Amino acid sequence: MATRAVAVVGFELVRVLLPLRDRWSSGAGSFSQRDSLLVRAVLRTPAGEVEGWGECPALPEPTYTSEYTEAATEVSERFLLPALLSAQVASARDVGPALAQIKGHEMAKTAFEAAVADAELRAKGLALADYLAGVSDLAAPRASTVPAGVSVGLARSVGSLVEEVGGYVAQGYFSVKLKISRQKGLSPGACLRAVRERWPTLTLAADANGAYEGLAPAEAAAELSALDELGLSFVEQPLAAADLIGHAELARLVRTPICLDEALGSYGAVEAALQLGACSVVNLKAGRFGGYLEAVRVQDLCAKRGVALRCGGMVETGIARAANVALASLAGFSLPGDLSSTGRFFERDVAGPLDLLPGGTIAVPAGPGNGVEVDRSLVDTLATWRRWWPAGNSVAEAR
Ligand code: OSB
Ligand code: MG
Repeated sequence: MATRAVAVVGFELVRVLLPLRDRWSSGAGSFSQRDSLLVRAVLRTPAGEVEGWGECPALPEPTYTSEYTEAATEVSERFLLPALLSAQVASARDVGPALAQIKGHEMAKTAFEAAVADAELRAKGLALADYLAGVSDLAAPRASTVPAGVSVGLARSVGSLVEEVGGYVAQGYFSVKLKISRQKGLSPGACLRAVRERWPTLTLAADANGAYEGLAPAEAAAELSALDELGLSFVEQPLAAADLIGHAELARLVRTPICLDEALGSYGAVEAALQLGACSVVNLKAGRFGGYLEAVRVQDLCAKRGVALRCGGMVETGIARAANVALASLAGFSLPGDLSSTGRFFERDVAGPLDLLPGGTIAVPAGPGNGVEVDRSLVDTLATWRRWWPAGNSVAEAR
């Protein structure tokens, strides 16, 4: 057998359960512990064995998209790992092609691509942000810091919402996205107006997670145009995920820019949305597109079409958040994303640090790979399940 310069030694799947500081509630699910699937890739290189980490951003329940942690674990074991091991994947750019015959499950695929990229780039001494910038078509250089932003879950009262936002403003955040709902008694208008009145210059946006689904575009527009005067950067995903035509009609009826999130699950869907005029802002999450390399292509497309672009988040650990910050450093990103400091969701994170700098920014990790260090002993403490998959052996065994 020919020996390759770089070969995969194996992959470890690790499920971790991280307690959240506060329960996270939105129209896309509610949970007080983050059940996350991590992937550890081990590569053999001329410089020795290196490992890299990736994270599957799927939520514990299929309340945002159809993916969820347990299903991601299952598809990884039954289909993704055998495909990756039989293709002898040892480079991030080989992961997507090796998994192309398995449909969907983009968030699970993203974890493997990110883990292989992290290991590969650590071996090469290359920062993920520089690697992604090299993959992008854009000539403009990447940023060394990115504007931070905080996504605030559904509040119990207008008073508690203003208090929570005040805490983030005091920490230095200047960009806030409020989750809105039409169900919980608190009207979107009352929440957004209270925050806008208290902080007239805050960069403010709303994320509906499909709360206006079921309304005709004209009916949704009648409610949403009441927000036009608030100077919001955008309202994210007001209608159903698949309803591109409805969003296009709505976009013509309201002044607030429409941003799409759940609606955009492939490069082709982004092209269709832009062609239809369904959005003027794109919320990009690598996990919806099967990996960071595909996300770079979407970024290139948005930049070429002059569409405002932001990087989304999914209450991930520092492993995915660091990769998101690297992605958001590319020149196509024009708006603050869901990029908050390591301490925002968790008392103790499994990887970091990503700190909020004066001016409300986060430094793009400059070290090799994703540039953050994984706290192995914390992973061990928080692990609820783990399995090692060695290369050259189709049967999983403990290591
Ligand atoms: O709709 O953008 C969303 C979290 C989980 C799932 C979906 C979404 C979100 C957020 C949180 O808005 C953003 C963050 O992680 O900071
Ligand atoms: Mg969203």
